Amino acid sequence: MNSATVTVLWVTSLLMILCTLVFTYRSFRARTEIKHFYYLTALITLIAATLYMTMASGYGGIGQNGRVILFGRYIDWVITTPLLLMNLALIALPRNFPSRFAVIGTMIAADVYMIVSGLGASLIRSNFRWAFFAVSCAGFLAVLYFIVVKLTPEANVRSEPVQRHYSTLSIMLIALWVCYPIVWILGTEGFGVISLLPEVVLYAVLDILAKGAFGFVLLSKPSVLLEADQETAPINSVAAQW
Ligand code: RET
Repeated sequence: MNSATVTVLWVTSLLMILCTLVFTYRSFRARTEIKHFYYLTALITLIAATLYMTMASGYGGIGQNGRVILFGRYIDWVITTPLLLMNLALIALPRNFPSRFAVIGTMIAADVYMIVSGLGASLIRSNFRWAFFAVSCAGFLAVLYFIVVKLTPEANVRSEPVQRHYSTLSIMLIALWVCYPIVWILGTEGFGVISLLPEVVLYAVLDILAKGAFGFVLLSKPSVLLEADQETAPINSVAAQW
C-alpha cells in the first residue's frame, strides 16, 4: 500500500470516530424508548473506525502475488450491514408485527451470506471467484427482496411521517448499497480497471455515506422514530390481513 492509500484509511477512521462521538453525545439527550437507534448508529461507525484503523496500520490486509487484499473491510461489513438493516427494519415493522424477529433474522442471514461469500470471491484469484461473486449477488437480491417486498408494504400502512422517513432511508440505502458490487467489479478484486488507491477512496466515500450520512438522516427525526418503533393496532399490519 502506498502512503496515499494509508492516509485515506486513517482519515476515514478519524471521520468515523467523529461520527461515533456525535451519535453517542446525541444518545444522552434522546428519549429512553429510542436510545437503541442512537446506540446502533454509534456502534456502526465505531466498528468501521476500528477496522479502518486496523487496515491503515497494515493488519487488515494480506499480500497475495503482489496485490493487497484488504479483508478488514469484510469484517467491518459483516458486523455493520446487519446493524444497518436492523435500524431500517425497526422503523418499518411495528413492535407487535407477528413475525418481526423472523423477517429481520432471515434478512440478516442473507446479508451475512452476501458478505462472507464476497470475502470468498476476494480471496480467490482464479476465475472461480466469479462463482462466489454470483452467489454473493444472490444474497444481495434476497436482502433487496426483503426491503422492497416485505418491509416497504408494512411501512406504507403506517402514519404519513413514518412512511416518508422509511422511504427516504430505504431509497438512500438501496442507492448506496448497489454501488458496492460495482466498485468490486471495477477494482483490484474484479477486473482491475481501477487500482488500489481509487478503490479505497470509493469504498471510503460509500462507507461514510452508508454509515455516517445514513445515521444522521435516520436520527434527524426522533419523533418519527418514537412513533415508528412501537405497537400498532393489529389491523394495520398487512400480514395480519392475510
Ligand atoms: C460485494 C462483492 C460481491 C457481490 C456483492 C457485494 C456487495 C456488498 C455490499 C456491501 C455493503 C456494504 C455496506 C457497508 C457499510 O456501510 C461483497 C462487494 C453483492 C452490498 C453498506
